[in-house]
Amino acid sequence: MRIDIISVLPELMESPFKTSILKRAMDKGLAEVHFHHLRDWAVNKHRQIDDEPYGGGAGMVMMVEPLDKCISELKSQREYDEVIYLTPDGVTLNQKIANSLSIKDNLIFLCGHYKGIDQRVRDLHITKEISIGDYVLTGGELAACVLADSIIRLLPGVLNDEQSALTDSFQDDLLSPPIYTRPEVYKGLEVPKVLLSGNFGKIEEWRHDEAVRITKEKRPDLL
Ligand code: 6GU
Repeated sequence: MRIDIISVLPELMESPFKTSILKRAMDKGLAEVHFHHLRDWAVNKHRQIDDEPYGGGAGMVMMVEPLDKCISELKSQREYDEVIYLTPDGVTLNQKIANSLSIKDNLIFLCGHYKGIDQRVRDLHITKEISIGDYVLTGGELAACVLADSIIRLLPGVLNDEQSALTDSFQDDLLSPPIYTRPEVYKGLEVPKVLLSGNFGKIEEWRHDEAVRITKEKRPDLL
């Protein structure tokens, strides 16, 4: 999978892809992430990429020309499955969306800034608008990292034990059951006996029952 990220602050997104599991995914060639500094497509020598809104109002608007030039140049090099605009007014990211994007080959992420982008960028290029939750960030960069992480970890070979993505919270619309490791007793708190029983049928049944109980308690909306 290849992800091209367009931003005015690419440096905000450096470390997530240089660390731990995402780094390993890149080193193994399972994912490629390319950053594009929007100012490289600016319309004048001041490297301008934003301007005041027609009709007045607070805040600046990201201009259509630099964004169109940047996206068009990328599109001339390969076919993209989706051009995704990260914006608080997009659809809220969930596991189903991450799953569906993880089977694509080429994605563009556009990080919004200021008041947003000229509507004509949406009309010309954007195929999906995604938000990571009902709150406002200073820009789309951190959201782009969240989205990329949620997708890349699902690519075959990225996680050591492929089972572990399949048994994630949300993968079956249930939260995860409680988990324990050594010691068996800590400050009087005991590991549930069933987990020590060696009876895998019983263990699976217990885990499922606990997942249902916890989901009812914390996230009844998922059931
Ligand atoms: Cl994608 N962008 C911004 N700026 N704020 C957000 C967001 C995105 N998702 C939630 N809040």
